[in-house]
Amino acid sequence: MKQTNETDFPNNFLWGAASAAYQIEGASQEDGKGASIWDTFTKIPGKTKNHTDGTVAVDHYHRFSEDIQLMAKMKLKAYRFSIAWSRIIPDGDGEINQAGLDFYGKLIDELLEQKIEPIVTLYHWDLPQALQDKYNGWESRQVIAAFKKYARTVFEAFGDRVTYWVTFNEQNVFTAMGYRWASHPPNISNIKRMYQANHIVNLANAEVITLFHELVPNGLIGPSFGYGEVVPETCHPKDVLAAMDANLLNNEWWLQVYCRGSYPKRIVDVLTQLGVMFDLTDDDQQILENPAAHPDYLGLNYYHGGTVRRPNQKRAQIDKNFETTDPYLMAADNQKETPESLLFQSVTNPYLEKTEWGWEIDPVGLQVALRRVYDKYQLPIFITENGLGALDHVTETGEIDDSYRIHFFINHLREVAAAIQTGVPVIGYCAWSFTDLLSWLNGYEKRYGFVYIDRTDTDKKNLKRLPKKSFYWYKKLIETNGELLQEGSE
Ligand code: BGP
Repeated sequence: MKQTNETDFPNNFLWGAASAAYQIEGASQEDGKGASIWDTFTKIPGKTKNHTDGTVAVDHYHRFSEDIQLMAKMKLKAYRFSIAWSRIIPDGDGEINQAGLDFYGKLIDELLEQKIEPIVTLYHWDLPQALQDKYNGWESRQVIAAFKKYARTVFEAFGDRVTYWVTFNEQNVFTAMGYRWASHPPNISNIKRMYQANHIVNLANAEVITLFHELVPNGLIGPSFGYGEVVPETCHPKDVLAAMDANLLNNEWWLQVYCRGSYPKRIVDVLTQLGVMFDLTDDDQQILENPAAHPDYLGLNYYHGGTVRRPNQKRAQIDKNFETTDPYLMAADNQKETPESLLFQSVTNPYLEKTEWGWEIDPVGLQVALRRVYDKYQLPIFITENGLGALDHVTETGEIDDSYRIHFFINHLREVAAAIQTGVPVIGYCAWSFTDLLSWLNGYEKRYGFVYIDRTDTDKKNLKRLPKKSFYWYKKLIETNGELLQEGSE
């Protein structure tokens, strides 16, 4: 078997890092920006840790040049960020705010000056609040036209300089958390409304990709999907079937629509049985099936997968040790008569360690994800997020030894190399994240960055930037195009 070495990664491999507007920018009411649903949601008591929000975040809006200087120092090849829709069109579908366009224009130009490829996400969860108020957000088809107007504005402004675009970040996460579990805005817990909103997002995704292909013929666009392969707990044939169904429900439900324009029949049947199927018209089907509406590549965000067993056994009786702090799993566990309860039960994987926040750590699962998704859809894959949330500590001399994060990246990137060896075309890898930033529900102490930000949940301090040990390691990794991943190079 070939050793991992520099030849595993193509010469133009995009070694990157990622962020999202609400989690880093701050300046939440500056230069004409309108409120987003996250500005509103974080004001509801008890929704986020220590009442944290993105009002100041890590002040990237004012310090973006300093951040780009650090990226350049690291020799970063790509930087993924999102545009806040409500900076461009403050009320969602009305006047365009030139100051908002200017901000992203400067950001993009400074990145390009440093030879850093900008990867632009159109929607990383921060819908303009005005669209929620006027139309009921993603539950209304009127938002599709608004999204197209916003997308057209930024395609026309930056399509000449930006090659890689992402439509929606983790549609599976924001629709479930926002409309089913009420743990993200718009704070709804109604599974039927979730599936309805999700369908409208699918239409918006398809229409905007079609528009992009007209306006930016030389660019590449795709959604970033939060993928986690689901595996059976045992080789019992019914556990195998349960895992197959879980993959249909959790993964193919989105990927098949993106890439082929159809919904998996098995899940349509389950939703119909439960009375939560949404309206799907012939016109909708045409929009989704149009080849111009399909992505050029797939963005894949990877944190962890899942493990399941066959349904109809009381989990408490057979898995007394089942424990999780993941709100998604906890909520799924408490539901009766849901797609999950009909198809499978989630269990803990005994082979995997967990992060301090209870997320399973499964590097091999990343290879599985890459190979599975490529096998099925035959599209190039861009790993648009992968990273470790941890509590980092600064020594008295100002150093941050995050060797555990380096270890996490090495283990995951070795699996990326292995997937490339099997023939998966991987365009690049964006670590989550470049600087520390706001964790949506977990505040500022769950850190992901290569660069430490001196602030806590309750004290904004000086927001000073301090490169961690992983910063210097990633720099060397980039300089050697991955050679550092060889056994013994740690
Ligand atoms: C992904 C999101 C990111 C980021 C990451 C880490 O689902 O796309 O925006 O937040 O998860 O999650 P968390 O902040 O909850 O630790």
